[in-house]
Amino acid sequence: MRSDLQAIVAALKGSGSTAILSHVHPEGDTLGSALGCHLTLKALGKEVATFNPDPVPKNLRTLPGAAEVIRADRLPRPFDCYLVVDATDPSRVGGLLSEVPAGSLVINIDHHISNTHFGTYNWVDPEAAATGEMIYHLIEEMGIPLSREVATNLYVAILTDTGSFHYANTTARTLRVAAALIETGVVPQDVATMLFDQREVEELRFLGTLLTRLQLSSDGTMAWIEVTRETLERERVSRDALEDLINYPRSVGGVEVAFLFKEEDGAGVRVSLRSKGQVDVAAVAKAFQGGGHKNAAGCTVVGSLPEVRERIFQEVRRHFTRT
Ligand SMILES: [Mn+2]
Repeated sequence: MRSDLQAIVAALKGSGSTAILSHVHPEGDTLGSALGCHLTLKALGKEVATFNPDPVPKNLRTLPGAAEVIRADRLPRPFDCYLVVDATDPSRVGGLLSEVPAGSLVINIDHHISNTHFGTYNWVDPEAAATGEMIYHLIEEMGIPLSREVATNLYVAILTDTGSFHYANTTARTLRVAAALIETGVVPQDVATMLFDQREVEELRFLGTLLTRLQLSSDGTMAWIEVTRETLERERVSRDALEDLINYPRSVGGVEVAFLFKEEDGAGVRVSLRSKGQVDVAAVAKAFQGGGHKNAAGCTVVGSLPEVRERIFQEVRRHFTRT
């Protein structure tokens, strides 16, 4: 693991041009990590371009460097090096890696335990709260001083993936990294305002409607919200509005596993899972070809919403009995 980190440092320093790839439906960790690397390589005088198949969410458009993220389904040309951040496998970056020439230098930096080690060099640390926490160590290893702009991106990455230092992945190391980032001039209040306090009233009213549909299992250990295609079409709210919806069922006292079921445009249902207790939701998601972390995971399952819900609950119950 350590030697891969050193090889990564050498590869990044030795490459003339680098393409940074972040995962579909980008959030704070993948974009913060990508932009932290982007600004660092740029400061070194390297040619660098950051890509994502989807648009940057509204609340992340003021991240330093965010305006430079290129939305693309395919890479426009070859690069010396491809740096993939926060992606468990190549499919997570859409088609961005699909036309990369065989034998290309691919660097894979991620903290998902389910990472498939698809790179030439792989640095996968499931103990890291966020990929952004790893990027902090990468930049340290490169011997480059952190600018406030880079630090802001990494702080956003960590704040996102720890649920504002809420989740079980928050460690002393995470907080030490956060403190070092703040020491460069990052203002926690400003970042929190940028990330969480820019909502539109319509979004919150819609949230109110959805919360009236929150359901609880008879034993009180599971809570969930279902969002149908019809609701999404009728309300015409952006995906951003649903981003932290799962935190509401998760926040119910006594609940150990929370779910968000969302009907997709195709035949599938997108399932997000959160665990507050011992249930390993990454293992549940994996049974449906999904992935994630022990406490936060997701998968897409083909079937009607009630069918999918029952299949997921059955799988979760197996994991309850094991713990
Ligand atoms: Mn992450």
